[in-house]
Amino acid sequence: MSGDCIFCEIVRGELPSVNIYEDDKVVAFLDIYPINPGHTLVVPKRHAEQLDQLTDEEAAALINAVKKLAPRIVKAVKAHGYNVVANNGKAAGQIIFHVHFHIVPRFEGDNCKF
Ligand code: DGP
Repeated sequence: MSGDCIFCEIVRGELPSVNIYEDDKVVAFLDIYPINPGHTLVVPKRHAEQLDQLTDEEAAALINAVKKLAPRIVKAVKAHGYNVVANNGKAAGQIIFHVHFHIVPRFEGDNCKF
């Protein structure tokens, strides 16, 4: 856990969030600035800045949660597909330095830039 990390605060329940999933290693919650309805962030509970800093076990838990959640989110918002994206490093567009996967539901013709 990191004291000044927003996502650690969400993991600890200290910052309001709309959580849609939790297990012993992972939390998933709705993005505060959604690109499309249902835009979800999936984060490890342990603080790590980037994907390569996770243990194999944590990385597996994270991608398994993404795999499980993505079709459920697509169904819930009646989307037609989804993007899974992880920005790693400032140059790659990472703003919050607690590793996370975005699940972005996509709709035919939504012209979403992601
Ligand atoms: P990235 O560029 O990959 O680091 O994206 C960070 C995402 O985090 C961005 O889509 C907005 C989202 N975000 C930032 N602050 C908060 C917050 O306090 N709560 C929630 N739910 N999402 C946040």
